[in-house]
Amino acid sequence: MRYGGAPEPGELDPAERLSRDELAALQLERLRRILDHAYRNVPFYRRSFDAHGVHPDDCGELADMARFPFTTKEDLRDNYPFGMFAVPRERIARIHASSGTTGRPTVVGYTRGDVELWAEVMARSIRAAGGRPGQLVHVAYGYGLFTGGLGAHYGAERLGCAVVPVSGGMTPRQVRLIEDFRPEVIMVTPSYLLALLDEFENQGLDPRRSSLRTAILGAEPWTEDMRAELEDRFDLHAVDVYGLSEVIGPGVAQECVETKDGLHVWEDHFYPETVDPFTGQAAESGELVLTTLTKQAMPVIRYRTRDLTRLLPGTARPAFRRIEKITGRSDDLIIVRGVNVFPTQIEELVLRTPGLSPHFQLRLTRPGRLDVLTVVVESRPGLTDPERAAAELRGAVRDGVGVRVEVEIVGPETLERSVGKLKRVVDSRDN
Ligand code: DLL
Repeated sequence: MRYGGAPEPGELDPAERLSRDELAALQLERLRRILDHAYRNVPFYRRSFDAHGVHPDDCGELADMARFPFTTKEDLRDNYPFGMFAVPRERIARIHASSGTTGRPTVVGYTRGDVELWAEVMARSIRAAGGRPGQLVHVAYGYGLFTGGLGAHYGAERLGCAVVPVSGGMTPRQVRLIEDFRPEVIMVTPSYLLALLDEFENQGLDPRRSSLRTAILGAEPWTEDMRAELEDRFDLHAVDVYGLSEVIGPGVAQECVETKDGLHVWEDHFYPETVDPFTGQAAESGELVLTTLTKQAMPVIRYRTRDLTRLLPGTARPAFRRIEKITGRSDDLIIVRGVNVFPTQIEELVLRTPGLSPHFQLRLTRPGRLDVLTVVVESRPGLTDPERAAAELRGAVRDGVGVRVEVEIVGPETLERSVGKLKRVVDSRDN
């Protein structure tokens, strides 16, 4: 079977019908091949395997994978820009990069075949989300070095959809295009979909009457409460798509619309493990570690994603394991006076507080010796008793998360909207 076979547009990929045993056999064969490819063609992997005393021939079964060393973002940065490539520069057909918050960007490369593979897994994802050939797909993920826009674009085309490549920004125009072109599907970050929702209302339009039926949301963590908010106010299905540039981009794992119970990892191409983020030992829930099984230009072996989740058995696609909705990244963790807080925990509680909108920011300051976490949150229009809403949220965070926070309620439309990935936390502790 070539990369999962070549299904008719809109059909299930033959790989999606494999049994668990067939999938495991395919994974082992591909794993052995990719370890060999990485070892022979990337000096970094040769050095790292040698230093750990392992060789690709040592992989006789899938469990042997645990003997191979991890790869980290720092390894990718150290080999900037093209040192992780396993094929000559001339065979690279596409470059993407993620800016990251500090230091050098992480550069990733694709062969023609990798670009095809990416379109294939992304087409699978859009179909699992409910998209079908012939539909119109509004892509509001950013186009450019970020993998969101082009990843969604090629996948939608591969599925047989028509694409409106809008990219992010110019919110009023986005709403006009949705009203005029009437797309069934939108692909966008959840935070930007919220901004679009508000813009619909600003223009006096009822979002529930828009043409949108499916929203494929990812690139940042979002919660079940946010799903409920978006589905209800837009009257559509909101499903989760996961991916990262180091592994391929969006399309590594996808939630199926019929179950909405976590994201099936396309395991015939990306092998998932979860490890304890501190010890690196296998753990039921913890940091997601991914190995690419088929990518040629830049294979990654046991890549530490820093994303926290849990592996679960498959449901809608029985052979493929699921990851639970990502609660956050290990680097998003805020430690306030010794208590661990993830922004998604606050998101849940904000959305459960009557009168508060889902637009909020977390500000960390250190006025004296102690850190103070302030939740700055916009009220919904018509909130009459902000004091009470603030007290309610403070109490919910104290009881639910175990930490004292300040709550500052601001008027609707005062916080800056994000166009691409949301920046939830503003840390001014060093100022
Ligand atoms: O964000 C790829 C992508 C684009 C995924 C569009 C989905 C939709 P990067 O810029 O490399 O790639 O950032 C990857 O974003 O390690 C996670 O921390 C986070 N992330 C991506 N999808 C989700 C999700 C793209 N569904 C990093 N839930 C990842 C939570 C997500 N976090």
